[in-house]
Amino acid sequence: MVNVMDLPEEEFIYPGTRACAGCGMALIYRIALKALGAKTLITVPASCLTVLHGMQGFCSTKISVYHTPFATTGASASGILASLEDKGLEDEITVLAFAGDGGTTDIGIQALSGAAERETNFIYACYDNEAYMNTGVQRSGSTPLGVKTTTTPEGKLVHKKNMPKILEAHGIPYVATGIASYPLDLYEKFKKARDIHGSKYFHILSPCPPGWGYEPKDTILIGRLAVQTGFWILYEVENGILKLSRASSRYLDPSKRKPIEDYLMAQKRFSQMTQQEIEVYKTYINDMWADINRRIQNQD
Ligand SMILES: Cc1ncc(C[n+]2csc(CCOP(=O)(O)OP(=O)(O)O)c2C)c(N)n1
Ligand code: SF4
Ligand SMILES: [Mg+2]
Repeated sequence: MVNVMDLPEEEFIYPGTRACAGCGMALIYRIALKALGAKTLITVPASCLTVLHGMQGFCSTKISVYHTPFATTGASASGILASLEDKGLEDEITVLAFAGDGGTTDIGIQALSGAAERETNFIYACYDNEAYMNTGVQRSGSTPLGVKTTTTPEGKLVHKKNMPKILEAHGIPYVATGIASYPLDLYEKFKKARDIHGSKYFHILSPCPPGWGYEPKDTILIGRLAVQTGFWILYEVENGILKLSRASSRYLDPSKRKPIEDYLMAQKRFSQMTQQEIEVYKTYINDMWADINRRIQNQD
């Protein structure tokens, strides 16, 4: 088990990026790069992460980043890998694709699916702030039910896509969920993924103060509530075997979960939800956990 003293002191992001104060994505990125180290090449589509990197001619990371067109993240990772193989460097350098939820669940899904089907040896991390934030908060396939965005002013009518399950269906060796509020869990999972050969997929919830409507100081708190209410489940699936992560394992017992209202009411994006919709959430969360529980029982 990793503790905070085990994290490398070296930073791979220079101080003073253009991300907002309290950005969950910036924290996730910082921890992922610490886990993977300097011998990493990154490919990133249009997103808040390209804003973090800075304007043309500058880059806020010490690691090389390729900015790829929106729909092409998975394909660009396969291309980078092919070039490394050509140079005999494929075992020395980790290829990391880092994309937002819009760039993953909607626009980049076919390129990602193709890369996974080709068994590209790379890590794909989706930081999920649950909307197209960079262009002013439009709904994505990953926006949850009831969320108010500029394209769902009355609240979104359907639940978010379950991307980890979609990637699992590709038969890849490693799929994991994470969240900005549990950085040590993230660090451990990225380190593990680096040493597994094949396509590895991370889906990481990324609290976003302006898009979700809370104070920047509360990013860790909001993310913890997502886990403590059972809304966000931390787990990993290694070669088809699902294991709950430490922070989530106690919430298999529904009586340990905090009321979902604690999470929803702390954010302006859920502010117009009706009692009826909140009840829908309770069923949704129970169903997700029942599915996880069934899987754990059946694999023993
Ligand atoms: C082909 C194409 N369509 C639209 C855009 C405009 N665009 C840039 S970033 C962005 C939002 C990306 O959303 P997401 O992937 O969720 O990342 P986030 O901004 O939330 O970090 C959009 C729509 C673009 N750059 N290219
Ligand atoms: S809008 Fe959200 S995801 Fe984008 S930089 Fe700001 S806090 Fe981060
Ligand atoms: Mg997004």
